[in-house]
Amino acid sequence: MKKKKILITGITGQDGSYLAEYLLSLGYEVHGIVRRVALEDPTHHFWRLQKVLDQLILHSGSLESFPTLFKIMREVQPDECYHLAAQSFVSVSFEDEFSMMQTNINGTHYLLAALKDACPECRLYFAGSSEMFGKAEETPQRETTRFHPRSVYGLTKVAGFELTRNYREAYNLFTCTGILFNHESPRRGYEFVTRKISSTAARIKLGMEKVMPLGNIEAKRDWGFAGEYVQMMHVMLQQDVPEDFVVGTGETHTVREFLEVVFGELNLNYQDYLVIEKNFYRPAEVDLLVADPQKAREKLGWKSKMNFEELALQMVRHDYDILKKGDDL
Ligand code: F7E
Repeated sequence: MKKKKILITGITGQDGSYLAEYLLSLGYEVHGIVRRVALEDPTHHFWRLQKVLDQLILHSGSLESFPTLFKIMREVQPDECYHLAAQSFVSVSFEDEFSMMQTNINGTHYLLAALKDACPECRLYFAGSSEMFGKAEETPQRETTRFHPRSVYGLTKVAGFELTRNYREAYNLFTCTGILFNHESPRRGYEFVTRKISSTAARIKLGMEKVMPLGNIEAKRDWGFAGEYVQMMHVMLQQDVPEDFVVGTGETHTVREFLEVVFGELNLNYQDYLVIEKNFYRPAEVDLLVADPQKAREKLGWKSKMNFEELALQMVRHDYDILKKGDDL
């Protein structure tokens, strides 16, 4: 039987790397779109893909170029496309609104248009985000909760969600959005709060760092393990009818609790190192997010396995072990 072909944007990121590994394990032919600079400097850009790099087919391209996306779509003719690429750090959206709008909204629009013109049978997954709920009007948040984004990042994800829905309705394409709540792992970028905490705590324990600078530690998030969440992206595209789904654990915890677990694991008291810095506060914060994943549970068989504490422990043990060996993170 012919191998199913997959195309992933954002394949070098946390989710892209887990998804690529997972789809290869299912026997798929996996293609990824990467920037030319990444191909020129693979050690720096492909560290998350080390295990599977020789099994991937990579194409150089940018989300900012419709002709390139169209050409790749036409050549590859994928059966499924996972659109994960985006500028995804919420804080940046306050510093560089315009470039975030351009990459995230136009990138999604170009990809949808390329799909429609070059490969309309291909099924598309769009990476939505709980940041679309923002100042949420109800708790927990489900598929029907009204969006109220609190950052340009959230706003670009609402636009991507609406574009994805509109292409589904207007052109009868199989497109859907996964509204994923925060998902973390040892592959998380260092700018995000969980990895910032796990890596800094490990450095403090080893005498390489003295303080833990943070912003609002009372913010509450629904944190799960990224390695599990990518499997739901795949399941969403195997449904008979394209639909949007919320994916999260259904539990919420503060940043402070994450600190407690991580520092506790290293027999440290976070209060001895914590420095609250105003510049890590956001002009508009999302105070509380928690998913109601009932629809995904009933229709996709979703159940999160790794709990909050296991996730935090996995991250700090990983960072501590690497640094202790003398390697850099
Ligand atoms: O912040 C607070 C911060 O940057 C979490 C992205 O993947 O998930 C992520 O967005 C919370 C916020 O993630 C610091 O104010 C305190 O309340 O780890 P984060 P995020 O903004 O929730 C969603 C689902 C996405 O889609 C996004 O792409 O932690 N916080 N002090 C801090 N956050 C950071 N980054 N750094 C601090 O020093």
